[in-house]
Amino acid sequence: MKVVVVVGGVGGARFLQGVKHALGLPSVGSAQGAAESPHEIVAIVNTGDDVWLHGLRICPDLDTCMYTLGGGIDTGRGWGRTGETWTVKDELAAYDAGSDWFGLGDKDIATHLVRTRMLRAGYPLSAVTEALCARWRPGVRLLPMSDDRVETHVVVDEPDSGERRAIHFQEWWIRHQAKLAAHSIVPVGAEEATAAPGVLDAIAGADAVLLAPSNPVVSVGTVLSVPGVRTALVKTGARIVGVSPIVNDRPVRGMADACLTAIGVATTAEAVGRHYGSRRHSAEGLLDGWLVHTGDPAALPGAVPDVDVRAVPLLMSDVDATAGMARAAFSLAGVSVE
Ligand code: FO1
Repeated sequence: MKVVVVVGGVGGARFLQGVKHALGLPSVGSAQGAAESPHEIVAIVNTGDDVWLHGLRICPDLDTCMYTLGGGIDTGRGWGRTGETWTVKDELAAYDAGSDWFGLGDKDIATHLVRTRMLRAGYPLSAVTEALCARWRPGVRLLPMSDDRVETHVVVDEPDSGERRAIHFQEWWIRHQAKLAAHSIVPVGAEEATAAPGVLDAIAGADAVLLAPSNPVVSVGTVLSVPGVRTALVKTGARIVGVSPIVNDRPVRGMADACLTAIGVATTAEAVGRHYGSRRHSAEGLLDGWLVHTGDPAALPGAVPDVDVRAVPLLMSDVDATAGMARAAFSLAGVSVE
């Protein structure tokens, strides 16, 4: 079975572990003789968080998926490498080299050096990602949403001067903990971007498409901003099932509420479900199914019109719990994984 999952960073990576487990694949690493596995999982990963820092190209969501599925992630932080050290970061701070708010780990830098060298040599990001995954063997095909530069920038009022300006998403997210009110969130470069090789074909050929419980604005939303992606989703023969990243009216992780507020969407599973839209009901709508947390009012009749809503436990407390969510999503997508 071919499963396509639209993902962002930490939540998306954890969800992919559950998808693998539900399909009988090891949640970390590749199955021995992966060729025998009857299932193929393609993750379309958000690259809007990517940033140039100290001359290095950093791809947080691709790296979070690669490290999580490859067994190199720091499970406490959810990002970066396990057993990390911060020597270079401290030395950069000693030089007052800037961006000292960004957690640049020594092991992580090796990934950025290899990526930057390959990009400078002319390799597209999708080829670079494939090369890095040769080491990590995530057991899932990680596709950047685009090989073109798309960067999420956030329009804020500067804390001191009050001057309105756009800052990179990472600065807003990490340095300001998304506390600066976002007047708008813009995927810069999206209009001119092209979906990466394999992205549109994977969607067209999928048996099931899942929207991971990632940030609906800066992760799933940014993937949808790449020309052709939303159209491919609307047209695919697969059913599309989303998993709510909002549980009990709060984001399970991160600060999706700050992003949802910026686009005028309430931080509820119902509002996000309506935001994604019903596929049956509107030309732009994406959802055939919507998984919400047990007891969530979004499951009440009419809350998310023309979408099959199902309430199941949505806390990814461990891989078994996440696999349960994936199985519920497959069931709602009308595919059997037995
Ligand atoms: N998130 C933080 O909250 N603080 C950090 O210092 C930080 C550094 C970092 C370095 C590499 C990387 O791949 C991710 C990193 N993240 C950090 C997470 C990242 O900002 C977010 O996970 C995504 O951009 C949003 O999903």
